[in-house]
Amino acid sequence: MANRETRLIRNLALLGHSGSGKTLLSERLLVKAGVKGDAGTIERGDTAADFDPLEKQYKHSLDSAILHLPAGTTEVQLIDTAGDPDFRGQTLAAMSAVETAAIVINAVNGIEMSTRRLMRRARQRRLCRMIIINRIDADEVDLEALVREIRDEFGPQCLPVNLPAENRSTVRECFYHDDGATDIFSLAEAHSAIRDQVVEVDEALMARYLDGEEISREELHDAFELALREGHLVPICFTSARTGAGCGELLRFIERLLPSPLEGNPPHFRAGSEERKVTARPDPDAHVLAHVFKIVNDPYAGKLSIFRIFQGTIRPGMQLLVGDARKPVKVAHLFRVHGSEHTEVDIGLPGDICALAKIDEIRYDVILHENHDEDHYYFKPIDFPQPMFGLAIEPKTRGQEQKLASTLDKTAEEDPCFRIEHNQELNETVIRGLGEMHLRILLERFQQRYGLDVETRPPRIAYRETITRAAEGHCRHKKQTGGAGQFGEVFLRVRPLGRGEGFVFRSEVVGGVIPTSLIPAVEKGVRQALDEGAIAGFPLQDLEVVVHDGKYHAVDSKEIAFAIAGRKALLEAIEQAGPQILEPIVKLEVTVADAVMGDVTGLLASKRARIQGTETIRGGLTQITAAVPLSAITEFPTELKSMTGGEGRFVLEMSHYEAVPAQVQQQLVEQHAERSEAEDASV
Ligand SMILES: Nc1nc2c(ncn2[C@@H]2O[C@H](COP(=O)(O)OP(=O)(O)OP(=O)(O)O)[C@@H](O)[C@H]2O)c(=O)[nH]1
Ligand SMILES: [Mg+2]
Repeated sequence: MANRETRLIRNLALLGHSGSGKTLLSERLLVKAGVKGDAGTIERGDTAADFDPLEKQYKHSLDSAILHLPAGTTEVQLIDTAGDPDFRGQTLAAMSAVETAAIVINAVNGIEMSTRRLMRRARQRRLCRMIIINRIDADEVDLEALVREIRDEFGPQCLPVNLPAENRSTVRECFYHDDGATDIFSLAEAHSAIRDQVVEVDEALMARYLDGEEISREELHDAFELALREGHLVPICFTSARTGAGCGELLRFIERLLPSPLEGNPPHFRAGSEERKVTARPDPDAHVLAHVFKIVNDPYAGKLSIFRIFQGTIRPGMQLLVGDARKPVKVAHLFRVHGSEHTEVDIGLPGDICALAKIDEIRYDVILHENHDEDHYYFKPIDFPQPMFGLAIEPKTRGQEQKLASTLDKTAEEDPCFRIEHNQELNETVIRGLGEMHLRILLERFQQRYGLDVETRPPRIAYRETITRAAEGHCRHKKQTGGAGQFGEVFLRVRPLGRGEGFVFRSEVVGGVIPTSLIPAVEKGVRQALDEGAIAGFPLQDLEVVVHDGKYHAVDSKEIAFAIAGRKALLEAIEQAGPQILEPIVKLEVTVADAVMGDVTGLLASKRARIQGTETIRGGLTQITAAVPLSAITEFPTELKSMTGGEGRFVLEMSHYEAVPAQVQQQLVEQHAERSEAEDASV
């Protein structure tokens, strides 16, 4: 590893729709580069990237995997990502570690939903983009039509840098060469098309080019990098991961024309609350700035924190600061991760992707640095989709609560789209992910990796109770047992408040019929009833309670007596006040292909949803906005997935509370009565 240099590093992420062949392609590249003798296959489950037992079982990538391979004089750090939309968390996170996003398109299926989404994401992150058309070996592919489709959809800056030849068994390079037979288009035309596009970024170069002057390789190289950086050029390569066609050429293209860390667009560092932009310099002598983009909790090796170095040099033995923590951590050993293996290295340069083991303080997204001046640096956050698909979870065996808690924490560390919520009110732990498949795989992993079996059920809905009219309540609490007795009498009235106004408590007691010192006891009793609910066990909200009269006894009136009287008086008042159950309504935004829009709106309508709008967005997609009761959409993620082949997407957010229909209210009241009876019987 002597004489390593940042300019010889190439970082790229393979992104694309599930099944486009990213994992097999990375496998083929490892073989071409001489890192591996034989290519593994997805079917046998022996690829370097899909090493997790669940990836082998499902024959899909679930996590991003980092691979290292040489390409000529350069070192390539390749990240193979998961194409399934449920596992987008790590895929999006990987984009912050690379200069180039290589979007892999399945030649058989053409442009797919994730292709569009990932192209858009990569552009938003200002990554250099390239397209790899894979599976060119497959029968009945119309590659010419596909290139046209890509240019129509993503713009005329998408241009081939090589073309399939000899009946798609190989490809011919067309940026440096202008003759040779190809299967599609003309090599000479493709050559001038891409050169024209490249020189356009530099006016002086363009003028010389038009004058017929010879342009040197270096000048063309620099213009190529600039065109990539500005999105003025999106090169297209062809490959077959099955036969290996185009893979050697792809490695050469990576070596010669993809940007080094010195050439990509600058990383998105920010500082302080004012979000000041910070420019990191890929200078080995500057202060260290590295961004943690991936955490792995390996059952054997422990926690691995994987980061991309953007500035400075990391060596074993040095101290690093983690985010804004005061105390530094020691870099005992520095690792390079390759698939499931990690090897110790003695240096990390700007551009390198390295790992530290067993450092608890490091979290996803923190900045590792050297100087307290950089404590407030952070990376421009990735706009992750909000996980809203929830399951209430508890261990199957009692006594495993601690294990459940640590398993959930470890999962949340690794997956930016996994959330844990503790609902105190309902006393349940709810996990949230992007979809049903996402959580199902994670639950399997809990079992396989941590030996934890869990029970799940749909999370309970946080209903509320309220009242619809004003009413009066009264209670005279009197208890005489031997010595000191209990006495307290309370008169109160209730009235409904507007939705979302909460709870107001007032006293209008005059003349000391209840001493001021005992009014808080009345309030305590009232609040207890509010928390417990009056008809179905849900907290009461949006009402005003006014205590206006009562009676007290100099000897027997203690706090407890007034608390009991307050509680009972309130319950009596609520009974007369037209109690009503409220349910949470969420705002749902669903994005689906135009073709299934009607089916999805129909499905939503059957779930008491009010469709608020449908809007056609770019790329054959429609966005449906609806207000829908949270209780009605428990099954929606699964139904949407089957209706749209896994491509429909939705986000949810809390909107407001609304009264439930009468028959739902009756059911909830009955369920509560049954629960209370069962509890009473068990006492
Ligand atoms: N004929 C042919 N099949 C391919 C090619 N590349 C991949 N495949 C097959 O396509 C299937 C999916 O390949 P993967 O490499 O797992 O696809 P992926 O893009 O990694 O998919 P995810 O991990 O789910 O995102 C496997 O059965 C591969 O053998 C190719 O170039 N030609
Ligand atoms: Mg894969």
